[in-house]
Amino acid sequence: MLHAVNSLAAAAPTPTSADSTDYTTLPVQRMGTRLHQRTSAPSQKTATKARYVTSLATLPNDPLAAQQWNFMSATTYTGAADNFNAHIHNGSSSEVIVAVVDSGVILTHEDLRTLPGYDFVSTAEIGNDGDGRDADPSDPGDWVTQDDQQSGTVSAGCETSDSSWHGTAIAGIIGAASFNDTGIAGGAPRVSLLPVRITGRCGGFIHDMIDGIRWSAGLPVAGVPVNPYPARVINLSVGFAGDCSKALQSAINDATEAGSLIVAAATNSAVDLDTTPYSPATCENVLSIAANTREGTLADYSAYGSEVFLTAPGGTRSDAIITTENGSNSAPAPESSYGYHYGTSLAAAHVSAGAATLLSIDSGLSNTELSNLLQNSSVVMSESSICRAGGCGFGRLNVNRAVRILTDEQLTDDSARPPVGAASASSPETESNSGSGLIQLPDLFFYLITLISLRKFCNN
Ligand SMILES: [Ca+2]
Ligand SMILES: [Ca+2]
Ligand SMILES: [Ca+2]
Repeated sequence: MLHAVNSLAAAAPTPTSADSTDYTTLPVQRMGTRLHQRTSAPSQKTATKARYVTSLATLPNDPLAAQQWNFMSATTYTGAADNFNAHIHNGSSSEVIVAVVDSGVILTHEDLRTLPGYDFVSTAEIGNDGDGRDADPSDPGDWVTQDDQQSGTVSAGCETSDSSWHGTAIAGIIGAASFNDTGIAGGAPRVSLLPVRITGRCGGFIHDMIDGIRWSAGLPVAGVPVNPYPARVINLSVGFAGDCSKALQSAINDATEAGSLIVAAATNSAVDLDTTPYSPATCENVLSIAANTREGTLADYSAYGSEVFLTAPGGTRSDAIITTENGSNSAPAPESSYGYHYGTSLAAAHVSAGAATLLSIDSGLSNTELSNLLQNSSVVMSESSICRAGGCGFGRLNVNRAVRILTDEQLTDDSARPPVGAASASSPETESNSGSGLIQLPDLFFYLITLISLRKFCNN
């Protein structure tokens, strides 16, 4: 029997055995929701850049950047993750590979650059591409019609829906091309996206997710060529109700040991994960990410609990996040499109982008160093009793603060640089010139933020 968990419902989750060897169930569900409010590529060329206030002197030249509140400064929008400022301050020396383990990606999208990935969806019924596993991870669409239900091509429990373009939306948040005068800007400035397809119509299988994780990390998977592009970060904006199974935990442990950082959506179940577990959110060696609103509060659909590492922008139905997608409600249209999505899927993608940004500055960072940087730079949340009780993890993601802590550490370690005190007092011009040189910034703001974050770091 196939069954689907409503990814947004606050209702009690459907119980599952969480036994990854039970291949007859289809528990894995995407954790983002697409809204039918869309911007097509041609009209966005003329989008105004004045829609939102920003502390940046200049936004990325991507025409939809002015709508990307989620990447703006946290002083502009409390719930924003400050990626744009981080871009300008980082050295961007390395290209970082991030696996998008999801529904596939529109590979021809004008604002996405992808590596050759793989399609792990093991049945044609779910994959909707005429076969089982194959080397083409493009998203053929995952729409479900009433006809499908009546003819039995999908399970009885599978609800009708338009195509979600979920993987394309997540890919855009992590790594849409920035400063290319096209569409949106991505969360990380230099990233190669590895599309790893594990869900289709009605969801996906846990064993496909397990194989997708292993393959993403460069580990062998029977019957599939080895991935020549092992991912440094693996984004899992998917989940299922139940405890982490042995097989899933084993795949996550092996991928971590192989060098991958695993980031997962906390899920849109609105539950306390401590009492109602979802996976992979509650697996070990996973950064579980809850969703916050533009105002910085925990989103009402977001799971929470002591398993949560951070919150990051997930938006809401009425205040969603623009990203790459496709304009069609069924099979993909040829045009590149952008649309609004919300969910913990988006939140996880912001953290994956944040980790990739840090790795693009220092590719030698360990997983522990990455999580320490993300933790020490996060903004404590005290807006709700859930957060005050520790249900929102260490707080809200702030990528710019993480980058500032990292780059200051590099200054300290580099004997060719001025001593620590002098480095902290160095002129803004020096800082700006060491960056991309694209934009002049109000640097005092960043120094103040850095001092605050360092003080917090020391007090801890
Ligand atoms: Ca296929
Ligand atoms: Ca395929
Ligand atoms: Ca762009």
